[in-house]
Amino acid sequence: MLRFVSLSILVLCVIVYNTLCFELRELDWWQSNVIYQIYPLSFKDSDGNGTGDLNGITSRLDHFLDINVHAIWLSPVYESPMADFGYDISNFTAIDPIFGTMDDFDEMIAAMHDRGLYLIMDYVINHSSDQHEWFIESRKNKTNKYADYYMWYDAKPECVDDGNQPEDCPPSNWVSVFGGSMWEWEENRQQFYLHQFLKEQPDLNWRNQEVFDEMMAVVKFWLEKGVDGFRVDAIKHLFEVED
Ligand SMILES: *[C@@H]1O[C@H](CO)[C@@H](O)[C@H](O)[C@H]1NC(C)=O
Ligand SMILES: *[C@@H]1O[C@H](CO)[C@@H](O)[C@H](O)[C@H]1NC(C)=O
Ligand SMILES: *[C@@H]1O[C@H](CO)[C@@H](O)[C@H](O)[C@H]1NC(C)=O
Ligand SMILES: CC(=O)N[C@H]1CO[C@H](CO)[C@@H](O)[C@@H]1O
Ligand SMILES: [Ca+2]
Ligand SMILES: [Ca+2]
Repeated sequence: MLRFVSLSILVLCVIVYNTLCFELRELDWWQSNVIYQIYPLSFKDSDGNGTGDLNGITSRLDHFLDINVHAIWLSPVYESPMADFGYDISNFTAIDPIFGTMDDFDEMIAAMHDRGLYLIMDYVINHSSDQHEWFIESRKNKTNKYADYYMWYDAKPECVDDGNQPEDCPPSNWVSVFGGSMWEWEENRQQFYLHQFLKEQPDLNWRNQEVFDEMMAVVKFWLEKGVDGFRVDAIKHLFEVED
């Protein structure tokens, strides 16, 4: 009997809570829509030359409405030497010619918004390409404007003291996500740089305020173009322990 009473009270509470106390929360578009990831190289080739492009995406937007998708996450279309499928970016605010032009991009986003589709861009900020202007300068010497934009470290002193060549003495035994050492020797600086992924993807130094500001300017650039949001790539790799 006691058990029945307490059970009844519990049921009553649940009913009362649901009908009287539960407020329907307004969900944001990114919480309530199915998000479709477009991998642009293989999605749709508009000029028949074998690689997908922005005009290809624009030409097939109605497909998303047909399958009730209202938000799109676009994998990188930024300028890139393509050592890692576009995740090695040499200019964060330029479209790679393989995908088309900035005009094509503007047309694509306008066509998306006409249909009520939201656009989420990939924001790849742990590293740049080694072909990015910042890194090309950074690796030259320790005094240029971009000298501190990347993770530069000296060879391990104990190891050098033991009579080894500095290039054989990386600062730590860390291993890259893609295999091999996380450190790459740079002859010009006589230092190592850190790369969590390929050696063509040097890690940016996020503790440098200038890097932070530059990357915020990148966000602003795309927001001003009308982009609705970002998917942040590899966020757990952003910061390494300071020592
Ligand atoms: C990126 O590309 C834009 C457009 O071509 C150019 O104005 C800008 O200087 C480039 N930025 C870098 C860092 O190379
Ligand atoms: C397709 O065309 C683009 C733009 O002209 C070009 O960058 C790309 O290399 C071409 N792809 C192939 C496979 O020829
Ligand atoms: C370092 O590199 C920059 C950029 O190439 C150059 O302007 C500067 O003179 C160099 N500094 C030294 C000390 O070599
Ligand atoms: C899960 C994830 O974000 N993976 C990406 C991490 O960054 C590397 C290098 O840019 C990419 O190749 C991965 O796809
Ligand atoms: Ca094409
Ligand atoms: Ca990092």
